[in-house]
Amino acid sequence: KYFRKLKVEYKPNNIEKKWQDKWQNFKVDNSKTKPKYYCLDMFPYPSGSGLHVGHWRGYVFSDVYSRRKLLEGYNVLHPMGWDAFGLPAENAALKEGIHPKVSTARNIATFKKQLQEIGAIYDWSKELDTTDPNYYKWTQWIFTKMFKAGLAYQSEMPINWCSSCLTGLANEEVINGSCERCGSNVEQKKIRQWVLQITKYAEKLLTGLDTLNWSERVKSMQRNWIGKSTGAYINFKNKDKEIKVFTTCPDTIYGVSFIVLAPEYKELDSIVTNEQKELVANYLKAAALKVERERLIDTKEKTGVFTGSYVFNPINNQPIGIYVADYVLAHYGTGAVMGVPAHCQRDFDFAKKYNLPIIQVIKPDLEVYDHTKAYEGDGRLINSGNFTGLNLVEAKTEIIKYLININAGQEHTSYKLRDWIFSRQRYWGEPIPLVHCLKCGVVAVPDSQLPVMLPEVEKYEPTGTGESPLAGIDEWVNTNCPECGEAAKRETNTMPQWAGSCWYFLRYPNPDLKNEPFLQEDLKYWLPVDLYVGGIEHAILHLLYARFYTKVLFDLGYLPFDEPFTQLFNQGMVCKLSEKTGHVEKMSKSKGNVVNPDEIVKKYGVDVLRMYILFMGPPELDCEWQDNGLEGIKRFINRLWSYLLDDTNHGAETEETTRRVHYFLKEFSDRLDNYKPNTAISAAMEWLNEMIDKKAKLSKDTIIKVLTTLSIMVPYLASEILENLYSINLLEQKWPSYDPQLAELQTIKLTIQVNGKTRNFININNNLDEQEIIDLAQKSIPNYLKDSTIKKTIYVPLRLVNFVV
Ligand code: ANZ
Ligand code: ZN
Repeated sequence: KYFRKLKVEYKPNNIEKKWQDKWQNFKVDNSKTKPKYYCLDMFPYPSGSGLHVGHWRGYVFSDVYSRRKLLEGYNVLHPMGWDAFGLPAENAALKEGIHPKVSTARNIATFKKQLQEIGAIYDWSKELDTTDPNYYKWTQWIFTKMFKAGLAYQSEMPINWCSSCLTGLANEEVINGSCERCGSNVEQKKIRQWVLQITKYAEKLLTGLDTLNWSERVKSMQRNWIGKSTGAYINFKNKDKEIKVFTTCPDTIYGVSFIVLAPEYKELDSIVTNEQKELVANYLKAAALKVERERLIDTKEKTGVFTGSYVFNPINNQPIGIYVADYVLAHYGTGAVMGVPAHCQRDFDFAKKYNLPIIQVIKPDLEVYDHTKAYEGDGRLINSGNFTGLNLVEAKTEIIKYLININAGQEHTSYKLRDWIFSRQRYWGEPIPLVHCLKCGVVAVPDSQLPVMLPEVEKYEPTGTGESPLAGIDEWVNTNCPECGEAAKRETNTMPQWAGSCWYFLRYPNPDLKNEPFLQEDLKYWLPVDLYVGGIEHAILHLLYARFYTKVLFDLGYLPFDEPFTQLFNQGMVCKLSEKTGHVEKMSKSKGNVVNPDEIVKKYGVDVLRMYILFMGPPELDCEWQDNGLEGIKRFINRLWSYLLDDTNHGAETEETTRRVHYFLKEFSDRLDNYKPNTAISAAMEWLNEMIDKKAKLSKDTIIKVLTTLSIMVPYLASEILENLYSINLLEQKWPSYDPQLAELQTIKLTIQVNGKTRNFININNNLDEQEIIDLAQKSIPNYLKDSTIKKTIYVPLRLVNFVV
């Protein structure tokens, strides 16, 4: 055989193709008899630019853990598919002048070819594509179930509108006032929208988080987004008006010095006096241009205007002036706030600006309140009538009790989460499967008529009028009402790009099913997903939406579980120096710092790239790509290849070698378990160096164990050697066990220095303590220490002792 010859060179391109062809036909075991492991990657959106090495990071990571589970005897589902609907596909297609369908198919082909290179154990028979009518039929079907359950409604509310993408956006898609996709400024526009009642699930989405093995970081991002606050409604009245505020601090009610209404407050007209009409109208015009969440930013100057009206504080009958200010949001609480400047910084800024009284009602227990800013801490009430002296917890309860008694308030819990604006005025999405009938109202398209096919159009550019391009296709829009049969019109909005990814993990076990979205037996066996791998950028959007869908489908009786992803791992980004900007930045086409994996593979082979990506750093952190890092991994792989193939290294093992092998196997496993594949690789490097140094002979059993272990990272090299040395099929191997006792004890080569100069090496057992090791080191160089006194001993654990004399 060609590599029986000594030191045959490692040429990845000679061996990789063969294995790739094999793994392309990898199949999960559909008999479902073994324990299962469902490892899911966030499926890619197939963009025109293809994959760069940054994308490989998550895919290699998930493959390492999938392959490990496979070797451990699990039936592993590690599927791949395409999240291909949505604005980016359409915007790119518009730019290139190609129909989104055509460009999407072309991009999928490129992506698939690139992904096959990775050598992952994807079962391609499970491939799915969200733009396939046989898939989006079921995306539509789920929508009709939600509609029938009363979870979808139409709204004319002002919404976030991207003037460049010409479509409405969900709150989650607005980042710092700009469109998440194109970066343009987002405006408010009143437009008819379909909205999903995700707020109905706020509490379930919150408590569900406690059951998940996700990072605290992502959980707290979701918690903050849902934003639960407990407090009270309080009514402030005058003879002809009543204003209900929501407050989390009813205990501060004696400190109220003004009321603020949102610019969009419903009964505003009846509150503004004639004298103030013009001033208020001007203010409202300016406020309309700002985006909801932006208005809350603390550092912004607080502006507002007086309405001319007053109401009375129910607790002490003081008259309180009513203002309008855009720091109050229309859709949070009641759109009305009681201003307590002494204890809320926003209100403090506002009071200073408009010269309103600042009434201290909380006295800090220790600090002194210096009146230069609001005091937002704990303490006891002062200036608060009968409630003076209570601590804040008592005060809250007592004041709410009192307000309820006099019929001026009630307890209330509120959430920041808004309902999900679910319609888009664009072409490249799932048509919303509804029909508008004059007689029957809005009717869901029945199951038998799904999918509502996305029609072929000539012009798929957005109209910008708030209508989708589908509205222009009369022969598609005009239909018959599924209920009464009369002439009716189709809904012309499409779904947002998130729709398809809200449930794709349910479809993978059986993506070709014709008459059902999924089978119960598949759900029971495969789901929920055991390990979900993807970027942190989806912490809120996709991960919240998918949890919402899962909970709805559970409540409707379609699923036997209500959380889709048991464990979540968010990989960090790959960054690289950008020549354009001079900074190390997230790898991206726009920064001009992408590395094409195809080129790296051509030069180094897949295994080197896989291993380098894993070696770059802790997988959850961002890391920096460096071309010379590849060289280091290449050297390691070359050494591994030639050492294991050189049959002068094969033979009976010493006990010391066996111990070292078991120690390595243990370290490698432990480090993987702790999600530190980078340090697992270091363990492999240290082991190999030591074997080479000692010219250690390795038994067949050891070579098989070591290769099987490393195969999860370098599957091509491992498969090739195993097959050729021993005719062993890697995928039939078992994950090697180690003997914990052998693994514990091992000998280590210790370097001994005097004044920084190396004078000796000794072998020691790693179970010795520091003093024992230093004693041994000292005894090993009597001649160097004979005439001197040791001033200082520097000990680098299990590596080096340096005597300063
Ligand atoms: C009086 C008060 C006194 C407040 C105090 C806070 C501190 P979270 O915790 O985020 O839920 N608020 C109520 N509705 C609002 C709206 N639509 N737009 C802007 N702010 C609004 O915030 C609840 C607090 O935010 C409420 O409690 C209210 O101000 C304000 F020392 O009432 B508070
Ligand atoms: Zn009808």
